Amino acid sequence: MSPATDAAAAFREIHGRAPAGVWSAPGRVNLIGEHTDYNDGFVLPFALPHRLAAAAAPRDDGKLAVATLGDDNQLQHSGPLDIASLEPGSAEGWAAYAAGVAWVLRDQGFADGADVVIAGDVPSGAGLSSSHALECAVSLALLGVAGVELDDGAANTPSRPQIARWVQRSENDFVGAPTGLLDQTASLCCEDSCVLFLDVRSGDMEQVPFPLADAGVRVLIMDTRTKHSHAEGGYGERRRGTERAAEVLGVKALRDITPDGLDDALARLPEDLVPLVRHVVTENQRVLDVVALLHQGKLAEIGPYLDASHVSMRDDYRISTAELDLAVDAARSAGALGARMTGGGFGGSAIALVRDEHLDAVRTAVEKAYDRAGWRRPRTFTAVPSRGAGRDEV
Ligand code: GAF
Repeated sequence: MSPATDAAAAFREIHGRAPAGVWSAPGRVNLIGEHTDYNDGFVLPFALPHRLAAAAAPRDDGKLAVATLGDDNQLQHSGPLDIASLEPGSAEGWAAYAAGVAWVLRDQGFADGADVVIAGDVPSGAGLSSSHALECAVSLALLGVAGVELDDGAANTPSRPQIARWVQRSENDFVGAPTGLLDQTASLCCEDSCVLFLDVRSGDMEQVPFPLADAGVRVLIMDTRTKHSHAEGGYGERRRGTERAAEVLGVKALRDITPDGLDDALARLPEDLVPLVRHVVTENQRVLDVVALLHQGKLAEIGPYLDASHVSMRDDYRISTAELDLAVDAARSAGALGARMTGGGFGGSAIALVRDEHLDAVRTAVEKAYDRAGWRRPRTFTAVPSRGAGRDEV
């Protein structure tokens, strides 16, 4: 069974009819380029094989009813909510993610009611963007029931980057999370076997081949299964800090500071902003360096950049945790080519780039390190870059 067939089967069970269609969207992992998106910088994510699927059919009363099938096979229902009267605050928890995209799409002229049932396997709370997978899948489902299919070339069809900006608006203004463009762009725009090199300022994108199997390496995801309570506050605080720094430096965004101008910029900043700026400027450069190596076919040589990115997030941006640091350190000591936390930080997942022959040793070393610390073992799995969001055949 796939997320799409699960969602379609659950839809039939709940509504006693077939859905009009099923649309799904993946979670993501960011290879490198963290907290650079809201500084107009560079990111390099890939889509996970894990997806959330939304089975949907139109309703004729202008309402949105959403049900999700959880890991435990339990259904949770929300709504029906009247789409015309949606406003920030009219839905909470996971339901706000679905209602938020209906709110944004309504303003774009897509206000049809729908029954939606969601199922899938993106780990939630793991920093792998399950909430954006949900938002992207629901967006495509709501557009689909309104007769709008991605990539069909029709005049009123929004582009994938356009939908990503709508999803960001729903996240920022409806859900109330001050996040950037990384996650929803990854979920919508990534392609099989590639990492997506996105220049957030210009919107330029390049699908960069990421041939893990040819290079004899794997990306091991280590979900620490921890989330620290100050995650939301800490994210917003970092974002405001970098915006304040850009203001002090008289630039539109920290993207405008290059490594050459870094020392000069740091000398003009109040002490508390120095490490934040150092992280963003060096991280942008690391993304460019990794892309250059990938262009040269040197995938197995990007490890040191992953390591440096982690150190920068741990010591300068201060968004790592003891659990993330232990996973990264244990993986490195057991032979990983490089490792770093990924995503917003304050918990969630780390990744390690590992040669095929070292995979078992790395996984075991991480588990043993957690055992010694007396912590619950992380959930680990390898991931290959997978396709972005779209309609599924069921
Ligand atoms: C979270 C946010 F949603 C992204 O926009 C990005 O800022 C990321 O943290 C850090 O790179 O996933």
